[in-house]
Amino acid sequence: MKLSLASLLTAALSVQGHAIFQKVSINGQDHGQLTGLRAPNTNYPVEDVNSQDIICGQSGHRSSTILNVRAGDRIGTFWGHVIGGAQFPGDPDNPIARSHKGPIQVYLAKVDNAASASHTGLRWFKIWSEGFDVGSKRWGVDTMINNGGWYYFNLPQCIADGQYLMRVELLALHSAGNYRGAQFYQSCAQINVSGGGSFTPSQTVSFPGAYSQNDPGILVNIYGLTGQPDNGGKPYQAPGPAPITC
Ligand SMILES: *[C@@H]1O[C@H](CO)[C@@H](O)[C@H](O)[C@H]1NC(C)=O
Ligand SMILES: [Cu+2]
Repeated sequence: MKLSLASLLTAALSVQGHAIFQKVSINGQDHGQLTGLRAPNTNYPVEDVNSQDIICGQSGHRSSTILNVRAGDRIGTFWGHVIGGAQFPGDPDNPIARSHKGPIQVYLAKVDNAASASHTGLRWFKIWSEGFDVGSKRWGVDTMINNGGWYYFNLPQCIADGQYLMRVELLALHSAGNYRGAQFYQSCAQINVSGGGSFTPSQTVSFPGAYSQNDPGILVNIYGLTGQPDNGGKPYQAPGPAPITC
């Protein structure tokens, strides 16, 4: 059988419905492509939770900008199939393939200088987690797709002023029933918080270290008896600690 180059390319692309977190907005103001971000150059996921790439993705773009934010601000994170969004007009896998169900979670780690600090060896705490809503059968990723690639959360009012790396993680679970089948997509934003409170985390986690390949939220079959990605109608436990409360 002779396949055209176009059909081969289509086949290759259709199995790679991946994504990259690539833009930040602050209270609705879009700060532009890769501004203030440490982001991978590839949309390929990280599958080894013990890899250094679990921190901010495979090393790629690194911005020299630090984004000024205020505690309580509404932060938007923009996801796309490739840098820029769609890979081609009408790309059905932009912002990510619909098969990619799972949680979106946000962590912060205090640093002295968000542009120059190493992202290894930091102490992280979670500020946001959207996993699976049993009633509506919606995953965090669905919220992002339904918003055309934008995913929103608020910075807690109580976090202390200063500079942080903000690690935003999308976990795709469509193949997570297999060992190392879960797909992690993350970039880190470099932020400078003002107007905050006095929160200091009593417990923190490390990356790598926070996750185990066998965590119930990582090695998990999300397809119920009906074959739907509804976690069998059961609650889903996202990996890592609970988000802080102010
Ligand atoms: C961080 O924010 C404070 C308060 O607005 C400001 O004084 C400081 O210059 C900022 N630092 C950076 C690196 O932007
Ligand atoms: Cu993928």
